[in-house]
Amino acid sequence: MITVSAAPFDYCFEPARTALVVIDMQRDFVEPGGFGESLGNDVSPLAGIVPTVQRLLAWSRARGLFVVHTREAHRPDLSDCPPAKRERGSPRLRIGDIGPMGRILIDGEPGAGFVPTLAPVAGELEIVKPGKGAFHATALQDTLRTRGITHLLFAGVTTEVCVQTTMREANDRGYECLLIEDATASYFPAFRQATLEMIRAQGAIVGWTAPFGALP
Ligand code: C5J
Repeated sequence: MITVSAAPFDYCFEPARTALVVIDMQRDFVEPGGFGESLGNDVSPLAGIVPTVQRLLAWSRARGLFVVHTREAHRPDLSDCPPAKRERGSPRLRIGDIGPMGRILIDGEPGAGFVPTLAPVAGELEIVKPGKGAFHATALQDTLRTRGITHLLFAGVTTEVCVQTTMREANDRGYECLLIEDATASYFPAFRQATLEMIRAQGAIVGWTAPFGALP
């Protein structure tokens, strides 16, 4: 059993029943020229967590945690992209448009792929998801159930969108969730901070948070 000094109180987990879920560390969100930047965002806060996510992956692999990597991506014909999602707002490039890293958020295009240093290794699960939450329209829950996973550590981007949505989905399904504070980022630092606080509020209403350095 591993005990982490977390907020709002200690978080305990058995590595054999725990998965690390790395959310959407994709070039389209993290690198200049991708979807994130086309929405008018500065991507540097997201790029800044890459070394910590690398260390978290190494830590988890060394302890035998099951590792899950998600990507937000759509089919080339956009049949899994609701028009309401594609049409919303006024980005410079919409989902499916051609950008500097191929078609935006389309599975198989370079931009929809992982940041190279964070790519999955053999034996790890890759989930391609059409929504914000990784449980929506994917095999994630069945896979975790089959493996007897009860606890989830979270990292990735963006804190208040896909990370938070997936944590809330997981919490409703009975998983005990810990978000690694310095392994998650947002284009809006205030949103990241608010999300950390709302997750651990009211006695860990959604889950726990702790910095990477708190992992023993
Ligand atoms: C967004 C994500 N922000 N991965 N996706 O559209 O958070």
